[in-house]
Amino acid sequence: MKDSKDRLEALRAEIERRNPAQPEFHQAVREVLETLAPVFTSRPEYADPAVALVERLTEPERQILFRVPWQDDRGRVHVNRGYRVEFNSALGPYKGGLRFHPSVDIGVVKFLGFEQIFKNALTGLGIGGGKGGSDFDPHGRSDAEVMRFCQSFMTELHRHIGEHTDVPAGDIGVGGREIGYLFGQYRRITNRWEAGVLTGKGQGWGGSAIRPQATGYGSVLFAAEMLKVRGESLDGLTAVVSGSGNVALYTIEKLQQLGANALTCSDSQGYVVDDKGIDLALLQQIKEVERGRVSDYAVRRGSSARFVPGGRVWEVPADIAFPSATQNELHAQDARTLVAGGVKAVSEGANMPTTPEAVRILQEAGVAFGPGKAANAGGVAVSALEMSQNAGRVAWSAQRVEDELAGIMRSIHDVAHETAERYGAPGDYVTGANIAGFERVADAMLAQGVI
Ligand code: NDP
Ligand code: 2IT
Repeated sequence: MKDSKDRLEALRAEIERRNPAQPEFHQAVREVLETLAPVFTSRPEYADPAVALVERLTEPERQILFRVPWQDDRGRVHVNRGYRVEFNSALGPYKGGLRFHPSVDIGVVKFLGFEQIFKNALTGLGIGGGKGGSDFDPHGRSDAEVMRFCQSFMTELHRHIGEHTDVPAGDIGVGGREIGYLFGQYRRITNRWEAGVLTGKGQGWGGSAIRPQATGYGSVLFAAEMLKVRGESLDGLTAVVSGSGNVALYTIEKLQQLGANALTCSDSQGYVVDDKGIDLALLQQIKEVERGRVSDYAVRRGSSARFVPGGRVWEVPADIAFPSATQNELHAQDARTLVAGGVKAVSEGANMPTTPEAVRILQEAGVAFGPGKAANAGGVAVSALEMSQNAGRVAWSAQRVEDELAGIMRSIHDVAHETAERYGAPGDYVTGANIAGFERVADAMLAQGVI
């Protein structure tokens, strides 16, 4: 075990040296490597320096970086940067979302792509890992501006993707509207009806039922599975949810369906706490129809709700917590506050929202902690089901997709739980998910030779 730890430490140092100024990527790699020592000890072929498996796994197969020029409504030209990191295709075509947010850089895209490899392996659905995006900020842009940006982005991206090659979808700043514009431009340039090249499409033109809901629903179902192991259920619990985008909205919806009460939502300007529980129809109207802010919700909801500018939802005491906005949004002090408030479970709807120290504090306090690569895998899992439907030229009912999603989340929970136990870390879903995902990818890479 000591040898394995030393080898992993040397690998980590070398990866950080070769990828300077990419703190999010370092964090994601470190978090995975830290949990792999037991599997390196029991399966020495994974650690053999002569095979360089981890060196290959942490180096993307391909990184694409391109210029995205576009014109705003006044005729002014802007230049953004576009990215697609095709990280690993041992298990299937590269699969993962596109993020449009000013904070996007190569390190952020690599962290997301690296996480995606293991998440996608856990789904068991034959998809590799990739991620992309741009530093474009859609906030405050008209539909026409967003369309022109998406068309310019796809004018370059189209040559790198395809239903058997690389299949993007949404992430922060990319929802149904953007996928529509991207798909239209792909179809126009290639002159192909290739439905499986993007997922998250509209249901009338190749999209899957339940894809918009899938990440949030899955994150709540994962929390329900963790509670079930402890003999508890969601019914009657209070929840804090961060974010107010795709993942947060459908987390709130599923919590309500299962008898729990979501008290909060947030955006980058602050949070709302609603003593009566979030009115989902009002929040959807403001966010999805009007593209407004959560502060508008507090104004329109009346006396039960208030907006706390600049604050974080974790200061509101609740039984369960769902970080569903962005990376590193739940810090050590927030974890201590949640523990002091008696939190039972935390399920990561976002990717890497909880800092490593905060994860440690929650786990040491006995809180059930569902890491993003397991808890938020429902979105990409239903994306893979969308690809299956596209390949078969069929459309499944919402009920069928939801049943499949529930089965997949149960199986991800069970494999993470069982793997953690097998490697001497009972109840540690971080270790369980990392090792289970790693084993699937590593075995495929070893079988496929040095590529
Ligand atoms: P959306 O763009 O729909 O919503 C993002 C939400 O997070 C908004 O409320 C936004 O507020 C807030 N947010 C974004 N960046 C920041 C920031 N830097 N600081 C504070 N708040 C921020 O994105 P999604 O709901 O799709 O994604 C949320 C998270 O879930 C991301 O981590 C994403 O990677 C992850 N995820 C998404 C999946 C999907 O299927 N969509 C699947 C799996 C994971 P504001 O508008 O003010 O920026
Ligand atoms: O982080 C993620 O898993 C996503 N943004 C969804 C990816 C997908 O291909 O559906």
